[in-house]
Amino acid sequence: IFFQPILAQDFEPNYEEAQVPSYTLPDPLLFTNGEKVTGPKQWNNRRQEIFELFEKEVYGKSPEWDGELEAEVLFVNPDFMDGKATRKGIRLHLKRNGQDLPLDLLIFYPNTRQAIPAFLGLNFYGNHTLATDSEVAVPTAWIRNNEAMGSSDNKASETGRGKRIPNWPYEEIISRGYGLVSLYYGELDPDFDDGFQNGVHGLFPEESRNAASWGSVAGWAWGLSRVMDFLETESWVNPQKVAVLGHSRLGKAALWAGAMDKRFALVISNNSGCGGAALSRRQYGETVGRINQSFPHWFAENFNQYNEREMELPIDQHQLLALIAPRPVYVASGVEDRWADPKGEFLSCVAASPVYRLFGLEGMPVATQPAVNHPEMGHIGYHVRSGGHGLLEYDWMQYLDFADLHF
Ligand code: GTR
Repeated sequence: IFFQPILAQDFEPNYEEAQVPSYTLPDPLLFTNGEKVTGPKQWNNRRQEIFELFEKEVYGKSPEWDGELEAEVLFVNPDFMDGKATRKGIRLHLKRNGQDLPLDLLIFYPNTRQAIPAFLGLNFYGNHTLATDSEVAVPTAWIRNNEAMGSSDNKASETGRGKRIPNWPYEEIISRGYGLVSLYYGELDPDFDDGFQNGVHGLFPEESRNAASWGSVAGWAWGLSRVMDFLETESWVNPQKVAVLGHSRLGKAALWAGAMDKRFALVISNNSGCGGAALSRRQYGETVGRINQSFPHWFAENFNQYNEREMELPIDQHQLLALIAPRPVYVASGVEDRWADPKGEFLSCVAASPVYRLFGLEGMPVATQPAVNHPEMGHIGYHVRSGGHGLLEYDWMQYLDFADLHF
C-alpha cells in the first residue's frame, strides 16, 4: 500500500531492542551497480549517487539560488557583556520574483580582532527567546503554539523573551572564542502544511512540484546556506570554520544542510532521530510511516513509499552522515529520548565510519555505544547524555570541545 501513512492513533512505537527487525544496511562504499569504491577519487562519484538518492527519496530537491540577498543592519552593540562581545541584529532580505522574504539574524561574537569560528543554528521560538532586552524583536512570522514560550494563535509574544538562553549559552560560547548566529526557523518556512505557498518555497512560484520536490526540512537546510552566503561577507567570522547545528527537526535540517553545502566545515545533530541521524531500518521509536503522517510537509512526497517499508529504502541515514565526510560530524542523543532512537543514532555513526577511513581518518572511535555522559570523538563524535529530548548545556560543552579539536 504505497503512499499510505500510518495513522497516529494506530501507531505503537517499538521500544524493545529484541523487536528490532534484522536488516542489512546499504554499503556506502558500493555503487548501485555493484562496483566498489577503493579511494577518495571514486568516492566523489559514489557520493553523488547517494546524494541524488536522498534528494529524490527523502528530502526533495532544492532549487539553485538565483535571487538577491540584501543585509539590513537592525542594531549593533559592540559593548555587549561589558565590552567583551558584540551583539548585532541583521535582517537578511531574500529577494526574488518581486518578493522579499525577511530573515532576522541574531549574532554574537567576542571582540577579538581576528576572524573567528562560529556556530550557526536555527531556533524554535524566535530570536527574542535568546535575549533579555527589547532590542531583539519578537518575530511576526507564524509560530507554533506553546504556553511556556507565550505563543498562541500562532503568534509569538514577550512571554518567551530570554526563555531559551539556557539552550543557547552564548556567554560560554563567546568565552570559548566562538561566535554564534541564530535565526527563527519559521521565517524560512512556517512549520505547517500549506501546500508550499509560503516561506522559501514561495520564492519559486514558477516551480511545478512533483514527488521529488523539496519539503520543509530541505527548505530550512537551504535557508542555512543563504545565511552562509551572508557570513562569507562578514569580517568577524572565518567562513572556513562555520559549524552548522540543529536540534530535533532542525537537527535533520542541519545534517541535510551539511550534505548539500560543503562550506559547512563541521556539522552537529542534536537528537535529530528519524529522518536525521537514526537508522530508518531499525523502526525503533518514530518510524518513516509515523513521521510522514505527523508531518506531511517535511519530506519529499516520495518518502511515503517507504512507510512501513523501510527495508526498501535504497539508502539509510548512516549514508547521510557519510555525505559529510571527510568533514567532522557530531551526533548527540538523550538516553530517555527513545522516540529518536539513541542506539540507532550511534549505529549510524559506526556505519558511516568506513567512508572516513577511506580518507585516512578515524570515524567513530568505538564500536559499541558508549556509556551515558561519555563522549567519543574521532572525525565522527557521539554522546548519549542523561535526560531526554533537548539541546542542553552539556551538549554545547561537547560541541565546543569537538570544535576545538577540529578547528
Ligand atoms: C517530534 C517529531 C520528531 C522531532 C521532534 C522535534 O514531534 O516526531 O521527529 O522532530 O518533533 O522537532 O522536536
